[in-house]
Amino acid sequence: MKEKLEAIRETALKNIEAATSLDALNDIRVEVLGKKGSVTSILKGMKDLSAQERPKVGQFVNESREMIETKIREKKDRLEEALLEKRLSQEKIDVTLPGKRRHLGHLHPNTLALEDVERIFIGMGYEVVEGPEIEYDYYNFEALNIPEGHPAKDEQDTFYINSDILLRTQTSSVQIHQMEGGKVPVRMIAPGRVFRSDEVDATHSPVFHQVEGLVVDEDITMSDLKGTLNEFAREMFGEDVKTKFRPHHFPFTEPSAEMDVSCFKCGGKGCRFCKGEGWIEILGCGMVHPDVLKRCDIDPEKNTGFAFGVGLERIALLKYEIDDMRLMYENDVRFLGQF
Ligand code: 2NM
Repeated sequence: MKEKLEAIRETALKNIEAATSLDALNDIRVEVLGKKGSVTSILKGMKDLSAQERPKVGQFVNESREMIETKIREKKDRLEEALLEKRLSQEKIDVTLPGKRRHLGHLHPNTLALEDVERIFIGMGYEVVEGPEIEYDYYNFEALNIPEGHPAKDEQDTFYINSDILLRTQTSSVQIHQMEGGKVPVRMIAPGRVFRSDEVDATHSPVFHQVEGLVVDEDITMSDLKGTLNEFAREMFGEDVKTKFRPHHFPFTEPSAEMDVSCFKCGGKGCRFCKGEGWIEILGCGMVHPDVLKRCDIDPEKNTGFAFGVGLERIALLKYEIDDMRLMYENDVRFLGQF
């Protein structure tokens, strides 16, 4: 048995040395040490040996086995090394070739403007609240003091789904949901998509975005409104901008105003950007109408509030000096890549 094993071992060692590929080496390993290999079958035959012989033969088998395994490992290392060297000598990298340019995406100017608005108001403790784009007439008009027959309800301006359901024309509807049931205090902004049946031109789109703000608490006054929107204007357009509040009318606020900021291009002297005015209209605002509060079960004797609405596209057009709103929706990467 010992001679037989010696013969197997010598052949194996010779074959290993002569192997020229990893596959050939593996075949030898299977042939000799595998489940049905020659060394393995000798191990199996050991049960027929006498108790005296068994340990000696066993030791010899194990030694041979280890010797073969070591030899295979060494040969494997050498073969792999040779293979790597061959690959390295064949593959050449031309380090002088120009690199591949990776195109990164950009945030849309609307998104950038919204992030600014949200950052500013979150910083003042406001909550960002979203609501449905499809609304009941009640939340979009009725609750906001816009009665049947009001010109704002005109079918030419509003996309109706049926006589009772429509695409919201403003995000104030979200604020009605929030106030409903007398939930005060409120300090929120409602950003989102709104819909109006407008013709497309450089400053109009039937789908655009608004951010409406609302604060309701005890002792909220017009000075709170002015202080808050002043701060917003300065953070949005620069430390030096001044604000001006012009009387206006909205059905849902009383009193109502529009806020202008001094032109942040010319500082108010008048230029092409502000069309010689020195001022740029930014938003509408006012003190929430007592009837709007009442409809939400808020007692106007106990609580007052202010609200405002800005067009996001308008802010983005101004801030990034874009002269045509249509560019915002065409998704031309030559345009989008600039922001
Ligand atoms: C504006 C202008 C003025 C406004 C009012 C309300 C609510 F729900 F509290 F009544 N939300 N937003 C408001 C006020 C919106 O947009 C030009």
